[in-house]
Amino acid sequence: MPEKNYQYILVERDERVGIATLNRPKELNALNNQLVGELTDALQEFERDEEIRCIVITGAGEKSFAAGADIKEMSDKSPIQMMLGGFEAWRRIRQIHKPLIAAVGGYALGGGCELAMQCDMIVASENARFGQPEILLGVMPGAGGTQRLARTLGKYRTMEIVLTGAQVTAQEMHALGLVNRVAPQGEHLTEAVKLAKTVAAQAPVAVRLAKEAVNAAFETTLEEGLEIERKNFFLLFDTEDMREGMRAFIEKRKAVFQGR
Ligand code: CO8
Repeated sequence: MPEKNYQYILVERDERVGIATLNRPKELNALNNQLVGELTDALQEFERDEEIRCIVITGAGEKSFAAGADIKEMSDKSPIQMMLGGFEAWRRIRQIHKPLIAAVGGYALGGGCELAMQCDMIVASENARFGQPEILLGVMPGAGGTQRLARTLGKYRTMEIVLTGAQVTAQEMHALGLVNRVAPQGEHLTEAVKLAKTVAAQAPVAVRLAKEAVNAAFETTLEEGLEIERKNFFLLFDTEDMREGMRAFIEKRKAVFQGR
């Protein structure tokens, strides 16, 4: 099926992996409203597509994943225009059930860092730089930066990043637990697709419920989270893939999962 024509993103597929590329390299893939709308649309298409089991988001060019929201577009907006602008899209991205992997080369700043952190895993090139430089513009993060950094890095490192606008290297973010893997420069997409293919080979319903359970850890008490985990675990005993997975183990062969 031919992919839709978008102005600011490219969409392709590699086996069962959907790849969405932010494609405004001259503007360092700055996130204008149209780009965010197109990205959300593409992610929802992948979500509906039964062939696709894992999604990678990356940026065109080696210099930038995304250098943040488009400052030129944003500079004269009112609070209500901001509210009605791209922000609804972020909620829709959060509702994607399939795993999202960010492949970050170069800058992931402001909304770019927040977009990477919306994903479930982050693979970074060794030239990647993460940061929340909004404070340098007289504002602050507005799409999850303060919350997601604090939940991963803790209070003190987050305060420094958010209050100074300083950039942080891929290596440091790896040490701090925000980045899953650091790839040699230019190989972040290859590495991310490799990781995505490993996820795509698993039983899709188990992947969906496992993602839901991990995310619940950030929303609930331990007792409630354990309950969600236990119920999702029990639910999987009603899937054909669970029978297949266990039968394949016993028969010493590779499981073939159907997503049922
Ligand atoms: N918005 C608009 N244009 C940008 C942006 C941006 N965020 N970043 C870079 N560009 C443009 C530049 O204006 C320049 O265009 P032109 O050639 O027409 O002048 C082109 O991209 C190349 O950039 P530079 O010449 O500046 O490249 P350098 O290598 O000198 O510097 C930097 C690279 C350090 C990344 C620099 O471009 C920079 O500081 N960019 C701004 C980073 C920033 O402040 N980001 C945060 C923005 S605010 C934000 O993200 C709030 C998020 C709210 C939620 C998101 C909702 C979608």
